[in-house]
Amino acid sequence: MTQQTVMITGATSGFGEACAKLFAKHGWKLILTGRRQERLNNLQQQLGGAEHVHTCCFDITDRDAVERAFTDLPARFSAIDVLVNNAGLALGLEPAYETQLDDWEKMVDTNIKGLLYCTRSVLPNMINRKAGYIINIGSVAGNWPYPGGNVYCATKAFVRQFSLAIRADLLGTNVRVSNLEPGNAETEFSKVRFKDDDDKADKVYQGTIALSATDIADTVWWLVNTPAHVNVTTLELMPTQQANGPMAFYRE
Ligand code: NDP
Ligand code: 8X3
Repeated sequence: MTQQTVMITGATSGFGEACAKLFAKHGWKLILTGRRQERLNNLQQQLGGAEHVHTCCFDITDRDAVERAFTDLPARFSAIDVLVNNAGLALGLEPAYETQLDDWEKMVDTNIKGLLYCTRSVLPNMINRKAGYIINIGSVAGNWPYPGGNVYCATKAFVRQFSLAIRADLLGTNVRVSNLEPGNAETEFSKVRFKDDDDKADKVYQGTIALSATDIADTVWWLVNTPAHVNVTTLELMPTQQANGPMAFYRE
């Protein structure tokens, strides 16, 4: 079988990095993206060098940079079999009336617009080849609102509905789309959300067993290995120690 190619956005930590390591272990060619060049270089070195790993350092909110990264792909990496739209972030946990508008904008630009730029760039090639798989990393936050989740939850609800909607456009192309919706997972996610306040970030994982980045990579790998005629539309997973809360009420 010819060597397959996966593109993973946000491969410099967390889920993306774990996916990169797992796909590399199974002999796939990797296109890894992120803003931290040094981490991309280290991964390239660790996972087989330039022959197997192509790195693209860009800010996913920069539409021109994303489009350039796709047009400039070396021929060996240009047939992308799987795109893992993973790059994303939450910023802040304040109520909507106290939040920073800049944080809201950055979440929209990254989680929604960045994912759209990559999706739009990859699709023509997949459609021409009548094969391909886009795995979007959504979140339980797209299904279940929580205090302070406001725009983060809304961006992930967008990702869910976009994933479902484009499937309708892709009927007949063999291109598959899944929305993977993890619950609480221990990565750099909370460090980013709380802007390097390590105490706050650590508390998210204290006294509970969170999912690990490897759990998510294993699930992505499972999805990729489902038969070509099967499309898992959405897949929500949570740690055993997490569940949905009750409805919220204000009482006098
Ligand atoms: P991490 O913070 O560990 O990883 C986030 C990745 O996204 C990094 O590689 C980062 O790379 C990249 N990224 C963020 N902003 C940009 C940007 N502007 N341009 C390019 N790359 C960017 O978090 P996770 O691994 O946990 O998160 C991965 C995805 O999973 C996100 O979409 C997140 O919303 C989602 N998720 C996370 C959950 C969790 O509990 N951890 C649960 C459910 C979903 P760099 O900084 O180098 O640019
Ligand atoms: C990340 C999980 O619950 O912090 O998407 O929003 S949560």
